[in-house]
Amino acid sequence: MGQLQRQRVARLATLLYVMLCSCLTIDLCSAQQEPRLQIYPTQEVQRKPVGKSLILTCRPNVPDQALVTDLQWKDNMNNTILPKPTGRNHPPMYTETLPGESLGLMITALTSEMGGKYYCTASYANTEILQTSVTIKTYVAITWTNAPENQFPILGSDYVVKCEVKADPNPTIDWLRNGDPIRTDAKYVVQTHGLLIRNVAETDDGIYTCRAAVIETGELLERTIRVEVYIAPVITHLPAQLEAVEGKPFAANCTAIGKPVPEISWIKQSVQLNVATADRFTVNAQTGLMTISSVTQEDYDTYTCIARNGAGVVDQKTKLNVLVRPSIYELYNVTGVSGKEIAITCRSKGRPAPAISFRRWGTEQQYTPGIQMDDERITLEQYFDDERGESTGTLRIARSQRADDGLYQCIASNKGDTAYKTGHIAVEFPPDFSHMKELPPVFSWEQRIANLSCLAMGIPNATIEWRWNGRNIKDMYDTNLKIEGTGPRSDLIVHPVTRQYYSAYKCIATNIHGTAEHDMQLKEARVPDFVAAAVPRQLTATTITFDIRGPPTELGLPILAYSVQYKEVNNPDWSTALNRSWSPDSPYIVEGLRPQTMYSFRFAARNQVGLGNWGVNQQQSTPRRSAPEEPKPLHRPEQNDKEEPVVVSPYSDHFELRWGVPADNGEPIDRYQIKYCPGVKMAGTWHELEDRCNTVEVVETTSYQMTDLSGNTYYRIELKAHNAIGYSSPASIIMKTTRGNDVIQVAERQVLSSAAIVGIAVGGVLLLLFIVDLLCCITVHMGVMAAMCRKAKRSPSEIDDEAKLGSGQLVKEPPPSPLPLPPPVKLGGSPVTSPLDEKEPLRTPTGSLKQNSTIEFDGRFVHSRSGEIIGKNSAV
Ligand SMILES: *[C@@H]1O[C@H](CO)[C@@H](O)[C@H](O)[C@H]1NC(C)=O
Ligand SMILES: *[C@@H]1O[C@H](CO)[C@@H](O)[C@H](O)[C@H]1NC(C)=O
Ligand SMILES: *[C@@H]1O[C@H](CO)[C@@H](O)[C@H](O)[C@H]1NC(C)=O
Ligand SMILES: *[C@@H]1O[C@H](CO)[C@@H](O)[C@H](O)[C@H]1NC(C)=O
Ligand SMILES: *[C@@H]1O[C@H](CO)[C@@H](O)[C@H](O)[C@H]1NC(C)=O
Ligand SMILES: CC(=O)N[C@H]1CO[C@H](CO)[C@@H](O)[C@@H]1O
Repeated sequence: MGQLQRQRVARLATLLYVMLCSCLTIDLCSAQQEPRLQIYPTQEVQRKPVGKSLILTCRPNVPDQALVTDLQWKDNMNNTILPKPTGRNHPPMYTETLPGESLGLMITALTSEMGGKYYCTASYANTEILQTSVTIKTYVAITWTNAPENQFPILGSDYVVKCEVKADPNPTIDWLRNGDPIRTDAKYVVQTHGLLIRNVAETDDGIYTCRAAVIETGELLERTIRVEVYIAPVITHLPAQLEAVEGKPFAANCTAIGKPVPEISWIKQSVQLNVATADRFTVNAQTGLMTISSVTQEDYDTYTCIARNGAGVVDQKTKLNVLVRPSIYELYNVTGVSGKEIAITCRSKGRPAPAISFRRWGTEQQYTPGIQMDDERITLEQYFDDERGESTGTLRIARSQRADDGLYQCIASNKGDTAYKTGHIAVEFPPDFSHMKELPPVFSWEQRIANLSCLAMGIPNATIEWRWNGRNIKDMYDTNLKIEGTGPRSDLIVHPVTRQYYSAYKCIATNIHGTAEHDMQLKEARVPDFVAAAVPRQLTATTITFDIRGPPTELGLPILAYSVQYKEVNNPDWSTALNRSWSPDSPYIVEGLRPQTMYSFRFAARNQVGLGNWGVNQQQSTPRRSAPEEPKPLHRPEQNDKEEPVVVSPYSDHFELRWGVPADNGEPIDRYQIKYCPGVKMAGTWHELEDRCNTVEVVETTSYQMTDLSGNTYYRIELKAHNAIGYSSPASIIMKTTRGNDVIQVAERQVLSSAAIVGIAVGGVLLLLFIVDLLCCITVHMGVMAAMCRKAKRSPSEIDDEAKLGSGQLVKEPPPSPLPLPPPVKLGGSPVTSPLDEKEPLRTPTGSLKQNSTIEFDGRFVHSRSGEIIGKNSAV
């Protein structure tokens, strides 16, 4: 019982006491009749509301108060009501002795069960029982048992505005909206527990009044209820697919409308977790924006967006794809056996599940899914698990070969990136000797230790055993046969103390996949046979070049060198002979010979074992001393228009001429002469601009830099070597400069046209002069022609002499032909301008050479006596 209630009871008691005292004074006057008990308030039936507190006072109305005993209250069940026990607890009902010998019945909170008849009893003077009663009738006041003051019907539904009322006796209920009474109609139905609104619309918002009245008690109570129509949430925007990148921040909207504004939450489906509580995630419940500070692979999931308000809950799902860069987490090296299938598997993670391919290490081309076009043994299988973001690629090689052994690169790629990893396919195979098939036999001589080395290919490594004449060498305990190594290489060291060791040995290799045999020969080696032939090919006064044909050789025992010994014929002693060795295939040139001398030569070949016997004894004389050989320009012609190769200078204004030193033919070369003239070639004939020729001489060099040349111009270059005897024949090349910025207009057409104009002009003048002269000759016997007529009567030799003087050169050629000029010189041809020495022997007819040689030389060709050409001078 509350403190308040107790205070109220106390106040009430005091009030009653005061009233009682005032009554007492009145009653005392009329109290001298019957003793009786009086209950206050005095009404026989007392109506009291449930829940209120109450006091009834029972006062003996007797002549002598002292005779009253045993004053009690009895409840509606005739049980005596006890006084208030000591302590703080108030029972629902108790008695309390009040001043004036009265007994109060205290009811702290009236309940409907407490209704009924209560007796107050006492005995008077021990003889008389006094008794009186009072009836308590309870009633229930109007109370709102379920009538919330704010109610929220949902748009479109039927809704009962609740107004549940309790009262006893029963109340009547009616409704008002915004002050106007509501009648039951199509829209509203007044029900026991509330007002039914059919098909709630937003206009149904408003203030409703629920009014309860109890006719019996006259009680009237009103309740105002605020009705606000709610709208169920609708998700207006949520993409069905979202894409995030691993490691990056991410945001997604889920927008919803409704009244009141819906509250949004996001649920990660696989773990049924509201992400607002998760790390890295934030959710704005009002806007629906979900953000992830840094996306991880685990965020890949289906998410449910839930929009919730007072009117309901809706949800919608979306899938969040996390783009994960691929990573390869498994690629084991594999080992297979040749001929069988081998498969290498690569496993990768990533989102979307990466595509997996392979390629051979070091190549660009990747294998395509399925069977390869160019190698149908190879198949690439791919398997994707997009849900788990995993994929597997398997490269299958059917009927594997040794060549398949190697490194293979797995390539996993998706939208985000590409990952690589390299693994090894090892192909095992039985021992194999095919690489040793072409090897020569092993040679030994003079009991030299021989090493028969046997290497077996094979994976795993093969072990090797040796057999000789069908017996296992290991079991023979022959001290001349020693085995070093058991595989994959094994060397059989043979000490061939007797002939029988020169024989075949068998090397046998074995591994888990098989066995192979290889025969190896140990042969006895000898020095080479006689040289088959040695023929002089080119002669100069001081050198002879030979062609040598070697003796037959055995595989594995090549000729290492050729040697020649030579001496002058009249020296009978070979021990003082000179010697020279050449490695095979070099130019076999003997130098430093004396001119016009007869020599004896003999030849021998050398191999590993030693020098063979001397053979091919041969005599050969050198020609007499002469002008040097033609020097050889060291330029490669680039253009070759029919007969004349043209060397192209990389520059427009200069050119470096280089040449090789020719044989000096017995006298040292002291200088070179270079002549170069610009010119043009017209109708296949070379025309030189004589006045622009340059002639220079150089010493102690084999190159010359020509400068101040014109661009895009042809030059003919003549090069001659000189010694004490004279000039060599000229080497001639045509050189063309490139078109430069400084091109001097020597272009063919202009040269031609200007030359033609000059020619025509000169020709015209000459013709005029000739006609005038002819007229003069005929009429007055004067003029040049007349003089010539007179001169013609002299001897022809005088004309020859004049011609000779006019040429200004010593020419041992036949008298010049009446033609104006000899045709231009061809490259390598004999030069017209070459000053021919008196001593020049090479131009004289063969028979006139007073020499003992069996072979003659005309400067370009060596002729045998019968005139057959043996060799050609390479200087051509
Ligand atoms: C979410 O919605 C807001 C407001 O419409 C917009 O500004 C924002 O760009 C949206 N974010 C994403 C990730 O779509
Ligand atoms: C695979 O083989 C390669 C090359 O032979 C080697 O470098 C690598 O360590 C091997 N990997 C494994 C997992 O054995
Ligand atoms: C035998 O030959 C092999 C290969 O040519 C070589 O490696 C090895 O050292 C040789 N053995 C001897 C004893 O000379
Ligand atoms: C196989 O032989 C080679 C060459 O002798 C050697 O380097 C390699 O270690 C051997 N391999 C094994 C597995 O014995
Ligand atoms: C020539 O060879 C012999 C032996 O064959 C040698 O004694 C001599 O010194 C050699 N002469 C020259 C010039 O090399
Ligand atoms: C219900 C009940 O038993 N009432 C009795 C209580 O006692 C009085 C007399 O003491 C009787 O008159 C009632 O009938």
